[in-house]
Amino acid sequence: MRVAVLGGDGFVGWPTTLHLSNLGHEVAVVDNLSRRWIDTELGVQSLTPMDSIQERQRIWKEVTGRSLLFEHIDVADEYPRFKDWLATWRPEAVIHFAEQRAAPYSMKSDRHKTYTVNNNVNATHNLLNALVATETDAHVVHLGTMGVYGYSTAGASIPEGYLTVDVSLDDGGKTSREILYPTDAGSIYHMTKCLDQVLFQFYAKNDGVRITDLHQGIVWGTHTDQTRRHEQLINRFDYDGDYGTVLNRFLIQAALHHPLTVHGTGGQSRAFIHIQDSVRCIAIALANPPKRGERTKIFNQMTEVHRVRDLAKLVSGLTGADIVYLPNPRKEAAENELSVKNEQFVALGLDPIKLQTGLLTELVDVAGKYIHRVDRSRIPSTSAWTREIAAKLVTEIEANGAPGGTD
Ligand code: NAD
Ligand code: USQ
Repeated sequence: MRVAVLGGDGFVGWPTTLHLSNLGHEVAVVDNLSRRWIDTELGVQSLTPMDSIQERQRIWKEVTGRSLLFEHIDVADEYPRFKDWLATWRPEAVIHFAEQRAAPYSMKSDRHKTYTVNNNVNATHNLLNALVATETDAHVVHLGTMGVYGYSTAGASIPEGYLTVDVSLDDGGKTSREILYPTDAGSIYHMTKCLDQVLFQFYAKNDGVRITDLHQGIVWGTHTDQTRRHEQLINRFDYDGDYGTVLNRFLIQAALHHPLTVHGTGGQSRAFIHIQDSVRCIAIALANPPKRGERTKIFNQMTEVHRVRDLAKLVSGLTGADIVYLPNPRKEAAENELSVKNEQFVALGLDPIKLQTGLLTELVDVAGKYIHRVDRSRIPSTSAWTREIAAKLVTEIEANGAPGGTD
Protein backbone atom coordinates (compact mmCIF):
# COMPACT_ATOMS: atom_id res chain seq x y z
CA MET A 1 0.00 0.00 0.00
CA ARG A 2 1.17 3.60 -0.61
CA VAL A 3 1.17 5.24 2.84
CA ALA A 4 1.89 8.91 3.56
CA VAL A 5 3.12 9.57 7.10
CA LEU A 6 2.50 13.21 8.03
CA GLY A 7 4.85 14.07 10.90
CA GLY A 8 6.98 11.00 10.11
CA ASP A 9 10.15 12.60 11.53
CA GLY A 10 8.71 12.67 15.08
CA PHE A 11 8.83 10.41 18.13
CA VAL A 12 5.93 8.16 17.12
CA GLY A 13 6.04 8.98 13.38
CA TRP A 14 9.60 7.78 12.76
CA PRO A 15 9.27 4.25 14.21
CA THR A 16 5.86 3.98 12.52
CA THR A 17 7.45 4.88 9.18
CA LEU A 18 10.06 2.14 9.62
CA HIS A 19 7.49 -0.41 10.85
CA LEU A 20 5.26 0.17 7.80
CA SER A 21 8.19 0.16 5.38
CA ASN A 22 9.37 -3.09 6.95
CA LEU A 23 5.90 -4.59 6.38
CA GLY A 24 6.38 -3.88 2.67
CA HIS A 25 4.39 -0.66 2.31
CA GLU A 26 5.66 2.15 0.10
CA VAL A 27 6.11 5.00 2.57
CA ALA A 28 6.45 8.77 2.12
CA VAL A 29 7.26 11.01 5.09
CA VAL A 30 5.74 14.50 4.91
CA ASP A 31 7.16 16.77 7.61
CA ASN A 32 8.05 20.44 7.98
CA LEU A 33 10.70 19.58 10.61
CA SER A 34 9.04 22.04 13.01
CA ARG A 35 9.92 19.87 16.01
CA ARG A 36 13.60 20.24 15.24
CA TRP A 37 13.06 24.04 15.16
CA ILE A 38 11.13 23.92 18.45
CA ASP A 39 14.09 22.09 20.04
CA THR A 40 16.21 25.06 18.97
CA GLU A 41 13.64 27.56 20.28
CA LEU A 42 13.61 25.82 23.67
CA GLY A 43 17.36 25.20 23.75
CA VAL A 44 16.88 21.45 24.20
CA GLN A 45 17.81 18.34 22.29
CA SER A 46 16.68 14.76 22.16
CA LEU A 47 18.46 12.58 24.73
CA THR A 48 19.33 10.25 21.88
CA PRO A 49 21.47 11.61 19.02
CA MET A 50 19.05 11.98 16.09
CA ASP A 51 20.36 12.15 12.56
CA SER A 52 18.84 14.37 9.87
CA ILE A 53 15.84 12.91 8.06
CA GLN A 54 17.97 12.58 4.90
CA GLU A 55 20.61 10.58 6.79
CA ARG A 56 17.87 8.42 8.29
CA GLN A 57 16.57 7.71 4.76
CA ARG A 58 20.06 6.78 3.58
CA ILE A 59 20.74 4.39 6.47
CA TRP A 60 17.33 2.66 6.15
CA LYS A 61 18.06 2.04 2.47
CA GLU A 62 21.52 0.69 3.33
CA VAL A 63 20.17 -1.62 6.05
CA THR A 64 17.03 -2.91 4.31
CA GLY A 65 17.26 -2.00 0.63
CA ARG A 66 13.94 -0.15 1.01
CA SER A 67 13.43 3.47 -0.01
CA LEU A 68 11.62 6.10 2.01
CA LEU A 69 10.41 9.26 0.32
CA PHE A 70 10.63 12.60 2.10
CA GLU A 71 8.60 15.72 1.31
CA HIS A 72 9.37 18.92 3.22
CA ILE A 73 5.88 20.43 3.39
CA ASP A 74 4.07 22.37 6.09
CA VAL A 75 0.65 20.69 6.02
CA ALA A 76 -0.94 23.51 8.02
CA ASP A 77 0.54 26.39 6.05
CA GLU A 78 1.20 25.21 2.49
CA TYR A 79 -2.16 23.96 1.34
CA PRO A 80 -1.58 24.31 -2.46
CA ARG A 81 1.77 22.46 -2.32
CA PHE A 82 0.30 19.73 -0.14
CA LYS A 83 -2.72 19.31 -2.38
CA ASP A 84 -0.53 19.07 -5.50
CA TRP A 85 1.65 16.48 -3.84
CA LEU A 86 -1.39 14.40 -2.81
CA ALA A 87 -2.81 14.60 -6.33
CA THR A 88 0.50 13.34 -7.74
CA TRP A 89 1.47 10.66 -5.23
CA ARG A 90 -2.11 9.50 -4.50
CA PRO A 91 -1.62 7.63 -1.21
CA GLU A 92 -3.99 4.81 -0.30
CA ALA A 93 -3.63 5.69 3.38
CA VAL A 94 -2.44 8.73 5.34
CA ILE A 95 -1.22 8.48 8.92
CA HIS A 96 -1.57 11.91 10.51
CA PHE A 97 0.89 12.78 13.30
CA ALA A 98 1.63 16.33 12.08
CA GLU A 99 0.56 18.38 15.08
CA GLN A 100 2.17 20.28 17.97
CA ARG A 101 1.76 17.68 20.69
CA ALA A 102 3.02 19.05 24.01
CA ALA A 103 0.45 20.35 26.48
CA PRO A 104 3.03 22.48 28.41
CA TYR A 105 4.35 24.04 25.16
CA SER A 106 0.78 24.89 24.12
CA MET A 107 0.27 26.76 27.44
CA LYS A 108 3.53 28.74 27.52
CA SER A 109 2.17 32.06 26.20
CA ASP A 110 -0.51 33.50 23.96
CA ARG A 111 1.88 33.06 21.02
CA HIS A 112 2.22 29.34 21.75
CA LYS A 113 -1.55 28.96 22.08
CA THR A 114 -2.11 30.61 18.72
CA TYR A 115 0.58 28.54 17.07
CA THR A 116 -0.80 25.27 18.45
CA VAL A 117 -4.39 25.98 17.42
CA ASN A 118 -3.44 27.25 13.94
CA ASN A 119 -1.00 24.45 13.29
CA ASN A 120 -3.11 21.56 14.53
CA VAL A 121 -6.56 22.52 13.33
CA ASN A 122 -5.30 23.71 9.92
CA ALA A 123 -3.16 20.61 9.42
CA THR A 124 -6.15 18.34 10.05
CA HIS A 125 -8.55 20.42 7.98
CA ASN A 126 -6.09 20.83 5.10
CA LEU A 127 -5.64 17.08 4.95
CA LEU A 128 -9.38 16.34 4.82
CA ASN A 129 -10.08 19.21 2.43
CA ALA A 130 -7.29 18.19 0.05
CA LEU A 131 -8.35 14.52 0.02
CA VAL A 132 -11.84 15.54 -1.06
CA ALA A 133 -10.61 18.16 -3.56
CA THR A 134 -8.22 15.70 -5.24
CA GLU A 135 -10.68 12.79 -5.05
CA THR A 136 -8.10 10.73 -3.18
CA ASP A 137 -9.87 7.85 -1.44
CA ALA A 138 -7.22 7.34 1.25
CA HIS A 139 -7.90 5.91 4.70
CA VAL A 140 -6.95 8.58 7.28
CA VAL A 141 -5.46 7.25 10.52
CA HIS A 142 -5.14 10.10 13.01
CA LEU A 143 -3.20 10.08 16.25
CA GLY A 144 -5.55 11.58 18.79
CA THR A 145 -5.35 11.49 22.56
CA MET A 146 -7.01 9.97 25.61
CA GLY A 147 -7.08 13.57 26.85
CA VAL A 148 -10.19 14.34 24.75
CA TYR A 149 -12.23 12.50 27.40
CA GLY A 150 -10.89 14.58 30.30
CA TYR A 151 -9.66 13.15 33.57
CA SER A 152 -12.61 13.40 35.89
CA THR A 153 -13.64 10.31 37.82
CA ALA A 154 -16.52 9.06 35.68
CA GLY A 155 -17.48 6.02 37.74
CA ALA A 156 -17.74 4.08 34.46
CA SER A 157 -15.10 2.84 32.03
CA ILE A 158 -14.39 5.21 29.16
CA PRO A 159 -15.83 3.67 25.99
CA GLU A 160 -14.05 3.75 22.62
CA GLY A 161 -15.13 7.17 21.40
CA TYR A 162 -18.91 6.94 21.55
CA LEU A 163 -21.27 7.07 24.48
CA THR A 164 -24.80 5.66 24.51
CA VAL A 165 -27.19 8.19 26.04
CA ASP A 166 -30.91 8.19 26.77
CA VAL A 167 -32.73 11.15 25.20
CA SER A 168 -36.07 12.34 26.62
CA LEU A 169 -38.46 12.97 23.71
CA ASP A 170 -41.00 15.82 23.49
CA ASP A 171 -43.87 13.30 23.66
CA GLY A 172 -42.63 11.96 27.00
CA GLY A 173 -41.03 8.86 25.50
CA LYS A 174 -37.35 7.95 25.48
CA THR A 175 -34.88 7.02 22.80
CA SER A 176 -31.27 5.98 22.83
CA ARG A 177 -28.43 7.62 20.82
CA GLU A 178 -24.69 7.14 20.41
CA ILE A 179 -22.84 10.45 20.61
CA LEU A 180 -19.18 11.40 20.60
CA TYR A 181 -18.05 11.12 24.22
CA PRO A 182 -18.32 14.67 25.67
CA THR A 183 -14.96 16.40 25.36
CA ASP A 184 -13.21 17.90 28.39
CA ALA A 185 -9.83 19.26 27.31
CA GLY A 186 -7.13 19.92 29.91
CA SER A 187 -4.90 22.14 27.76
CA ILE A 188 -4.92 24.11 24.50
CA TYR A 189 -3.15 21.17 22.87
CA HIS A 190 -5.79 18.69 24.07
CA MET A 191 -8.48 21.14 22.92
CA THR A 192 -7.15 20.98 19.34
CA LYS A 193 -7.63 17.21 19.41
CA CYS A 194 -11.25 17.75 20.49
CA LEU A 195 -11.72 20.08 17.51
CA ASP A 196 -10.14 17.47 15.22
CA GLN A 197 -12.88 15.03 16.25
CA VAL A 198 -15.57 17.39 14.99
CA LEU A 199 -13.75 17.85 11.67
CA PHE A 200 -13.62 14.07 11.29
CA GLN A 201 -17.30 13.70 12.12
CA PHE A 202 -18.23 16.19 9.40
CA TYR A 203 -15.95 14.86 6.61
CA ALA A 204 -16.95 11.25 7.28
CA LYS A 205 -20.64 12.20 7.06
CA ASN A 206 -20.48 14.71 4.22
CA ASP A 207 -17.81 13.27 1.95
CA GLY A 208 -17.52 9.66 3.02
CA VAL A 209 -13.86 10.06 4.02
CA ARG A 210 -12.71 6.86 5.75
CA ILE A 211 -11.24 7.91 9.10
CA THR A 212 -9.81 6.09 12.10
CA ASP A 213 -9.06 8.22 15.18
CA LEU A 214 -6.70 6.61 17.68
CA HIS A 215 -7.21 7.99 21.17
CA GLN A 216 -3.74 7.30 22.42
CA GLY A 217 -2.40 7.37 25.98
CA ILE A 218 1.07 8.58 27.01
CA VAL A 219 3.73 6.80 24.96
CA TRP A 220 6.80 5.56 26.84
CA GLY A 221 9.99 3.81 25.75
CA THR A 222 12.36 4.55 22.88
CA HIS A 223 13.27 1.62 20.69
CA THR A 224 11.26 -0.53 18.33
CA ASP A 225 12.46 -3.59 16.40
CA GLN A 226 13.34 -1.35 13.44
CA THR A 227 15.00 1.58 15.25
CA ARG A 228 17.30 -1.00 16.88
CA ARG A 229 18.62 -2.11 13.51
CA HIS A 230 21.23 0.67 13.26
CA GLU A 231 22.53 3.30 15.68
CA GLN A 232 21.62 6.03 13.19
CA LEU A 233 18.00 4.89 13.02
CA ILE A 234 17.56 5.68 16.72
CA ASN A 235 14.33 7.31 17.83
CA ARG A 236 13.92 10.75 19.43
CA PHE A 237 13.63 10.82 23.25
CA ASP A 238 12.38 13.99 24.97
CA TYR A 239 13.11 14.56 28.66
CA ASP A 240 12.71 18.36 29.00
CA GLY A 241 9.97 20.15 30.97
CA ASP A 242 7.81 20.81 27.90
CA TYR A 243 8.05 17.76 25.64
CA GLY A 244 9.27 15.07 28.03
CA THR A 245 6.37 12.87 29.12
CA VAL A 246 6.12 11.71 32.67
CA LEU A 247 7.49 8.16 32.65
CA ASN A 248 10.34 8.86 30.23
CA ARG A 249 11.23 11.87 32.39
CA PHE A 250 11.30 9.75 35.55
CA LEU A 251 13.66 7.25 33.88
CA ILE A 252 16.14 9.99 32.97
CA GLN A 253 15.83 11.68 36.32
CA ALA A 254 16.57 8.38 38.05
CA ALA A 255 19.65 7.82 35.90
CA LEU A 256 20.83 11.37 36.77
CA HIS A 257 20.20 10.93 40.53
CA HIS A 258 17.73 13.82 40.22
CA PRO A 259 14.60 13.51 42.39
CA LEU A 260 11.56 12.27 40.45
CA THR A 261 9.39 15.34 39.81
CA VAL A 262 5.82 14.45 40.81
CA HIS A 263 3.31 17.27 40.23
CA GLY A 264 1.02 17.84 43.21
CA THR A 265 0.08 14.66 45.08
CA GLY A 266 0.76 12.48 42.03
CA GLY A 267 -2.82 11.22 42.28
CA GLN A 268 -3.36 11.81 38.55
CA SER A 269 -4.27 8.53 36.80
CA ARG A 270 -3.23 8.34 33.17
CA ALA A 271 -3.24 5.76 30.37
CA PHE A 272 0.08 4.48 28.94
CA ILE A 273 1.37 2.50 25.97
CA HIS A 274 4.86 1.41 24.91
CA ILE A 275 6.20 2.81 21.63
CA GLN A 276 6.49 -0.69 20.12
CA ASP A 277 2.80 -1.33 20.86
CA SER A 278 1.90 2.09 19.50
CA VAL A 279 3.39 1.27 16.06
CA ARG A 280 1.78 -2.18 16.10
CA CYS A 281 -1.63 -0.66 16.85
CA ILE A 282 -1.23 1.79 13.96
CA ALA A 283 -0.50 -1.09 11.57
CA ILE A 284 -3.55 -2.96 12.90
CA ALA A 285 -5.75 0.12 12.41
CA LEU A 286 -4.38 0.52 8.88
CA ALA A 287 -5.38 -3.05 8.05
CA ASN A 288 -8.93 -2.56 9.41
CA PRO A 289 -10.33 0.61 7.80
CA PRO A 290 -13.93 1.72 8.19
CA LYS A 291 -16.15 1.46 5.12
CA ARG A 292 -16.88 4.53 3.00
CA GLY A 293 -19.86 6.33 4.56
CA GLU A 294 -19.25 4.80 8.00
CA ARG A 295 -18.76 7.16 10.95
CA THR A 296 -15.22 7.76 12.28
CA LYS A 297 -13.87 4.56 13.80
CA ILE A 298 -12.38 5.28 17.23
CA PHE A 299 -9.96 3.04 19.15
CA ASN A 300 -8.54 3.66 22.61
CA GLN A 301 -4.85 3.07 21.99
CA MET A 302 -3.53 2.34 25.49
CA THR A 303 -2.55 -0.72 27.45
CA GLU A 304 -2.23 0.23 31.14
CA VAL A 305 -3.46 2.86 33.61
CA HIS A 306 -1.23 4.14 36.41
CA ARG A 307 -1.16 6.92 38.96
CA VAL A 308 1.80 9.28 38.60
CA ARG A 309 2.93 8.71 42.22
CA ASP A 310 2.81 4.92 41.73
CA LEU A 311 5.04 5.25 38.67
CA ALA A 312 7.45 7.37 40.70
CA LYS A 313 7.48 4.71 43.44
CA LEU A 314 8.06 1.98 40.86
CA VAL A 315 11.04 3.79 39.32
CA SER A 316 12.33 4.73 42.77
CA GLY A 317 12.08 1.08 43.86
CA LEU A 318 14.16 0.01 40.85
CA THR A 319 16.79 2.71 41.19
CA GLY A 320 16.74 4.16 44.69
CA ALA A 321 15.86 7.63 43.31
CA ASP A 322 14.25 10.19 45.66
CA ILE A 323 10.77 11.51 44.88
CA VAL A 324 9.91 15.21 45.16
CA TYR A 325 6.30 16.47 45.29
CA LEU A 326 6.24 19.78 43.41
CA PRO A 327 3.54 22.45 43.21
CA ASN A 328 1.55 21.50 40.10
CA PRO A 329 2.06 23.94 37.18
CA ARG A 330 -1.09 22.53 35.53
CA LYS A 331 -4.77 23.04 36.23
CA GLU A 332 -5.87 19.42 36.63
CA ALA A 333 -7.66 17.25 39.17
CA ALA A 334 -5.30 16.36 42.01
CA GLU A 335 -6.67 12.83 42.12
CA ASN A 336 -8.76 10.88 39.60
CA GLU A 337 -9.78 7.31 38.92
CA LEU A 338 -9.42 6.21 35.30
CA SER A 339 -10.82 3.09 33.74
CA VAL A 340 -10.60 2.68 29.97
CA LYS A 341 -11.93 0.15 27.47
CA ASN A 342 -9.45 -1.04 24.82
CA GLU A 343 -11.20 -4.21 23.70
CA GLN A 344 -10.97 -3.53 19.96
CA PHE A 345 -7.16 -3.71 19.74
CA VAL A 346 -7.01 -6.70 22.08
CA ALA A 347 -9.58 -8.47 19.88
CA LEU A 348 -7.44 -7.66 16.83
CA GLY A 349 -4.40 -9.36 18.39
CA LEU A 350 -2.54 -6.76 20.48
CA ASP A 351 -0.41 -8.45 23.15
CA PRO A 352 0.83 -5.53 25.29
CA ILE A 353 4.36 -4.91 26.53
CA LYS A 354 4.02 -4.38 30.27
CA LEU A 355 5.72 -1.67 32.25
CA GLN A 356 7.20 -4.19 34.66
CA THR A 357 9.19 -5.92 31.93
CA GLY A 358 10.16 -2.92 29.77
CA LEU A 359 11.36 -0.43 32.38
CA LEU A 360 14.71 -1.94 33.23
CA THR A 361 15.70 -2.24 29.57
CA GLU A 362 14.92 1.46 29.11
CA LEU A 363 16.97 2.38 32.14
CA VAL A 364 20.04 0.49 31.01
CA ASP A 365 19.88 0.74 27.20
CA VAL A 366 18.78 4.35 26.92
CA ALA A 367 18.93 6.39 30.12
CA GLY A 368 22.30 4.98 31.19
CA LYS A 369 23.84 5.09 27.72
CA TYR A 370 23.03 8.70 26.77
CA ILE A 371 22.92 10.39 30.17
CA HIS A 372 25.98 12.52 29.32
CA ARG A 373 23.80 14.40 26.78
CA VAL A 374 21.35 15.67 29.43
CA ASP A 375 21.17 19.35 30.39
CA ARG A 376 19.83 19.27 33.99
CA SER A 377 18.65 22.86 33.71
CA ARG A 378 16.04 21.73 31.15
CA ILE A 379 14.33 19.31 33.54
CA PRO A 380 11.96 21.66 35.45
CA SER A 381 8.46 22.07 34.01
CA THR A 382 7.98 25.84 34.07
CA SER A 383 4.94 26.27 31.81
CA ALA A 384 2.06 27.28 34.12
CA TRP A 385 -1.56 26.87 33.03
CA THR A 386 -2.76 30.27 34.35
CA ARG A 387 -1.25 33.57 35.58
CA GLU A 388 -2.47 32.71 39.09
CA ILE A 389 -0.69 29.35 39.07
CA ALA A 390 2.48 31.01 37.74
CA ALA A 391 2.38 33.57 40.55
CA LYS A 392 1.75 30.83 43.15
CA LEU A 393 4.74 28.82 41.88
CA VAL A 394 6.99 31.88 42.23
CA THR A 395 5.71 32.57 45.75
CA GLU A 396 6.22 28.96 46.84
CA ILE A 397 9.73 28.82 45.45
CA GLU A 398 10.62 32.14 47.14
CA ALA A 399 9.14 30.94 50.44
CA ASN A 400 10.65 27.43 50.46
CA GLY A 401 13.83 27.90 48.48
CA ALA A 402 13.50 24.40 47.13
CA PRO A 403 10.23 22.72 46.14
CA GLY A 404 8.02 20.37 48.23
CA GLY A 405 8.78 17.38 50.44
CA THR A 406 10.53 14.19 49.41
CA ASP A 407 9.81 10.48 50.00
P1 NAD B 1 6.50 14.84 17.74
O1 NAD B 1 6.45 16.27 18.10
O2 NAD B 1 7.71 14.07 18.08
O3 NAD B 1 6.23 14.66 16.16
C1 NAD B 1 5.35 15.43 15.44
C2 NAD B 1 5.94 15.60 14.04
O4 NAD B 1 5.02 16.36 13.24
C3 NAD B 1 7.24 16.37 14.05
O5 NAD B 1 8.21 15.70 13.27
C4 NAD B 1 6.90 17.73 13.46
O6 NAD B 1 7.98 18.33 12.77
C5 NAD B 1 5.73 17.37 12.53
N1 NAD B 1 4.80 18.47 12.27
C6 NAD B 1 4.14 19.25 13.18
N2 NAD B 1 3.38 20.15 12.55
C7 NAD B 1 3.52 19.93 11.21
C8 NAD B 1 3.00 20.56 10.06
N3 NAD B 1 2.19 21.62 10.15
N4 NAD B 1 3.35 20.08 8.85
C9 NAD B 1 4.21 19.02 8.74
N5 NAD B 1 4.75 18.41 9.79
C10 NAD B 1 4.41 18.86 11.03
O7 NAD B 1 5.20 14.17 18.39
P2 NAD B 1 4.89 12.63 18.69
O8 NAD B 1 5.17 12.37 20.12
O9 NAD B 1 5.50 11.78 17.65
O10 NAD B 1 3.32 12.62 18.51
C11 NAD B 1 2.75 12.38 17.23
C12 NAD B 1 1.25 12.44 17.32
O11 NAD B 1 0.79 11.48 18.26
C13 NAD B 1 0.76 13.81 17.79
O12 NAD B 1 -0.33 14.23 17.01
C14 NAD B 1 0.34 13.56 19.22
O13 NAD B 1 -0.74 14.37 19.55
C15 NAD B 1 -0.04 12.09 19.24
N6 NAD B 1 0.21 11.49 20.56
C16 NAD B 1 1.46 11.44 21.10
C17 NAD B 1 1.65 10.88 22.37
C18 NAD B 1 2.99 10.83 23.05
O14 NAD B 1 3.07 10.42 24.22
N7 NAD B 1 4.07 11.20 22.38
C19 NAD B 1 0.54 10.34 23.05
C20 NAD B 1 -0.72 10.40 22.47
C21 NAD B 1 -0.88 10.97 21.21
N1 USQ C 1 3.65 15.02 35.39
C1 USQ C 1 4.34 14.94 36.59
N2 USQ C 1 5.67 15.18 36.58
C2 USQ C 1 6.37 15.46 35.44
C3 USQ C 1 5.66 15.52 34.21
C4 USQ C 1 4.31 15.30 34.24
O1 USQ C 1 3.76 14.69 37.66
O2 USQ C 1 7.59 15.66 35.52
C5 USQ C 1 2.21 14.75 35.38
C6 USQ C 1 1.37 15.83 34.71
O3 USQ C 1 1.04 16.88 35.63
C7 USQ C 1 0.17 15.04 34.23
C8 USQ C 1 0.76 13.66 33.90
O4 USQ C 1 2.00 13.59 34.59
O5 USQ C 1 -0.74 14.87 35.26
C9 USQ C 1 0.96 13.41 32.43
O6 USQ C 1 1.78 14.41 31.87
P1 USQ C 1 2.61 14.13 30.52
O7 USQ C 1 3.41 15.34 30.20
O8 USQ C 1 3.33 12.84 30.65
O9 USQ C 1 1.44 13.87 29.46
P2 USQ C 1 0.41 14.85 28.76
O10 USQ C 1 0.66 16.26 29.04
O11 USQ C 1 -0.95 14.32 29.09
O12 USQ C 1 0.69 14.64 27.21
C10 USQ C 1 1.25 13.45 26.64
C11 USQ C 1 1.67 13.78 25.21
C12 USQ C 1 0.43 14.17 24.40
C13 USQ C 1 -0.60 13.06 24.48
C14 USQ C 1 -0.94 12.74 25.93
C15 USQ C 1 -1.79 11.49 26.02
O13 USQ C 1 2.63 14.83 25.22
O14 USQ C 1 0.82 14.38 23.04
O15 USQ C 1 -1.77 13.43 23.81
O16 USQ C 1 0.28 12.42 26.64
S1 USQ C 1 -2.92 11.59 27.37
O17 USQ C 1 -2.18 11.93 28.57
O18 USQ C 1 -3.56 10.30 27.47
O19 USQ C 1 -3.85 12.65 27.07
